[in-house]
Amino acid sequence: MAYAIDTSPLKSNNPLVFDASIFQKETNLPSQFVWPDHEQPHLEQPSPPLEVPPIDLNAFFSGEPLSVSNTTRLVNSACQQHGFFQVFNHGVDLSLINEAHKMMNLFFQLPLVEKQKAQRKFGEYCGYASSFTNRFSSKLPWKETFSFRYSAHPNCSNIVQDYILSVMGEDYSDFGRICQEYSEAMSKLSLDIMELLGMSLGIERSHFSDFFKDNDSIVRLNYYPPCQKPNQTLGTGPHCDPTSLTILHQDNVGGLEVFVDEKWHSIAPCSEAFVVNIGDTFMALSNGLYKSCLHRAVVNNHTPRRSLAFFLCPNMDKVVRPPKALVSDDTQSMYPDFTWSSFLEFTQKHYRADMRTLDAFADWLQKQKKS
Ligand SMILES: O=C(O)CCC(=O)C(=O)O
Repeated sequence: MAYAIDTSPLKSNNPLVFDASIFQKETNLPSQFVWPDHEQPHLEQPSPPLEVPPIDLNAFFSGEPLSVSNTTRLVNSACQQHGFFQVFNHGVDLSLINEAHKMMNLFFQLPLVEKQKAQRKFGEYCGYASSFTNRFSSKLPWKETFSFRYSAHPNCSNIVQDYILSVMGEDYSDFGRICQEYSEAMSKLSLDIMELLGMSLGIERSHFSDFFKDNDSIVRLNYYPPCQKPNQTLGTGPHCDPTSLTILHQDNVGGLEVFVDEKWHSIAPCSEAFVVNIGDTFMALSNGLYKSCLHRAVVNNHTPRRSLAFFLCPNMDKVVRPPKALVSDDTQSMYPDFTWSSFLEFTQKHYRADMRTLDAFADWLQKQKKS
């Protein structure tokens, strides 16, 4: 999940505005969107597909011993290698997923000024962002996003809908309702996946699902317009998600890529499945056993692409610390304890896409302790 990107901050008052309806026809990309040669995607050689295990959640929850052991084994192996897998039979209503895509489509088709009612403010992570033209001056992502907060706390039962109505107005009640329902479904699914991850790590099944019960998460709608020079730019630059777990639903266009064994690999879209990946915070919770892996999104010159991402995060002040069973006497905790609120703040102030954010944060915490 890219909160920020590796760029130098914008120094002057730059008038550049990423209006997708105009930019998608542009044959000369503004230089801010042209990535350095070594980071450009080379689309003429298609990236080989990544082996991501298909995980049947229904079979796992059936409790049938062979299905449980097969599923936990597959998840354990994928998460130690690259942290990506796909879940099928996940219990999320397909009509809700379709409705969410429909609403997202309607939102991104709105005129720019209408979308800007929800404009993301400097230093915040919620709202509409048309690329990051007002924040950075190079390596800009070829996309628009709309992000909002979801909280599973009982006092926040309508948080998504209330936010959308407050920024967009009463005409957007269907959009707000569907985004609320979708976020709730993702929170439930993420807790189910946490049970699976707990078992796959050989610890108490409810350990992580209890930890995330009162999650304070982020939902992001991504829209990647076509680009006349897709070889020169990226929809989302290479990054690891600082959050705990990402549950992504991509439409049928394709563009998600993961960096494994020194190569970019694609993950083909599948409408019945969610792509799941481990984020930095879960890497810390698993004491470094499960990997948070670099990924990016490429764009194409003919078809717009949409994806819906749910970023599971702990409650802000919860201490992120691996369970005792994963820290034996001779294996010290790989990362210092931290709270999600402090890591989130760090990602917003210091994040650079070309470094391991979690390692940089851990170094920074150690220095703070010493000073
Ligand atoms: O759209 C995608 O496939 C990836 C999105 C992503 O990595 C992000 O939003 O952080």
